[in-house]
Amino acid sequence: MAHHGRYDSTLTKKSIAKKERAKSKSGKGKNLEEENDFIISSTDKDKGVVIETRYNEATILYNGNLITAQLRKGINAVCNQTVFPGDIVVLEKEKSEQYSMVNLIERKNILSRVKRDSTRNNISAGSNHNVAANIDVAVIVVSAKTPPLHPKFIDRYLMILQDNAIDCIICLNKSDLKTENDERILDLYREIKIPVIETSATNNSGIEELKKKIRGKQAIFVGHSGVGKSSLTNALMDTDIIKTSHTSSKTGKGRHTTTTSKYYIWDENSSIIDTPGIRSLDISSFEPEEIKLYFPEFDDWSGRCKYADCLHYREPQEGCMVKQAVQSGIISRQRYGSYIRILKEVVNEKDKNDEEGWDIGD
Ligand SMILES: Nc1nc2c(ncn2[C@@H]2O[C@H](COP(=O)(O)OP(=O)(O)OP(=O)(O)O)[C@@H](O)[C@H]2O)c(=O)[nH]1
Ligand SMILES: [Mg+2]
Ligand SMILES: [Zn+2]
Repeated sequence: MAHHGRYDSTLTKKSIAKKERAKSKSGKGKNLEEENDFIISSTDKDKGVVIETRYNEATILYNGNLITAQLRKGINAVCNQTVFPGDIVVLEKEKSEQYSMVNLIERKNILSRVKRDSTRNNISAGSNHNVAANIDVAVIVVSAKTPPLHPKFIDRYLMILQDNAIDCIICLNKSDLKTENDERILDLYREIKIPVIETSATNNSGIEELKKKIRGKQAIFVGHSGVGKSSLTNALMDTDIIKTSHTSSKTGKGRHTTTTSKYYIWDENSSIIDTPGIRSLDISSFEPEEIKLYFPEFDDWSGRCKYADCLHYREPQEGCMVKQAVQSGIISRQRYGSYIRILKEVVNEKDKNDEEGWDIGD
C-alpha cells in the first residue's frame, strides 16, 4: 500500500468533488470572479499581499510597506467579501495617486466554512466565512486543561483543512498542564502521521520547535477560545517581527480575546495569522458519503467492504472491513466514534434541508 492512512492535504478526489459542489451551488451570478475576470494566474505587474480588509478597502503589504488600496472601480464587489488576508493582489496607481486592486492572483487555497463563535458573531448573513487565503500551514491549537483537550474539534478541523487543501500541525499548548489522557489523545494523531508538537507559552517550552516548523511560511493559528493562540503568537515574536494589526480589544472581564483575524509579518517570507476562537465548525456542506474520505486511516479498508458505498455504519460487521478493523483495534475506536458522530450530524442537517431526507437512523 502506497500510503498508510496518512493525512493528505492534496487529495484530488476531494478537491474535484468540492469544485463540483461549489459550481452547482453558486447558481446565480454569485461567482463575481468569473464575471469580472478578477482572478488571473500570473502577471509581471506590481503585486502585494492583503493584510487586513475593511468594507471598501484593504491594507496591503507592498514592497515592504503597508499601503491602503481600494478595489478598482467597476469591480462589482465589496472588499471584505472579495479579498482575504493572504491574498495576492495586483496593484495599479490611479491618477489620484491612490492604489487600486485590479486583479487577484489565483489562490493556492482558502480557509473557509469556519463559523464564528456565536456570542460575538457579527458576520452578516450570507457571508461565506472565508478566513484567509494562500495558507502554507494551519496550526490547530488545542490546550491541556483550560479548555480541556477533546478530539471532536480536531477531527472536524482536519476535515475542513483537507477539504481546503491546507497542510496542518496540531499544537498542544499549555503543556505545563498536560495529563496522561492528553498524551493518549495526541497519540491518535501521531498514528495517522499528523505532526504534533507540544508547547507552553508560559514556560516557553516547544516554542523553538514551533518556530522551525512555521518559519518561511504563511501560517495560521486556529482553535477554540482560550487555548493560547495569541499567547503563542506573542511568544514566537522576536524583534524581527512587525506588528501590523490593531491591538486586541478587551472584553468586560479584562481578557484579551481576539475578535478579528490579525496578520503578523515575521519576515519577507513568514507570517502568522492569529484568528479569533471559534466554538463550532460548519460541516453542513459535506455529503454523508464523502465523510469517510477524510479519515485517512480508513483508506486501506474502505474499498474492501462487501457493500457498495459502504458507510461503515449500519452495514453488518461481517461485510464491513472498517468495522472489523475497529473491532480488532487497528483503527482507533475514538476516531471511528468521531466519524459516526460527524456522519449523523451531517445527515440530520440534510434532513432539515432536503425534501427527500437521508435516514440512517441510529
Ligand atoms: N498554563 C498556561 N496558560 C497559558 C498558556 N498559554 C496561554 N495561557 C493562558 O491562557 C489564556 C488564554 O490565552 P490566549 O492567548 O488569549 O488564548 P487565545 O487562543 O488567543 O483565545 P481567543 O483570542 O479568545 O481565541 C491566557 O490567560 C493565557 O495566559 C500556557 O502555555 N500555559
Ligand atoms: Mg487570541
Ligand atoms: Zn464498511
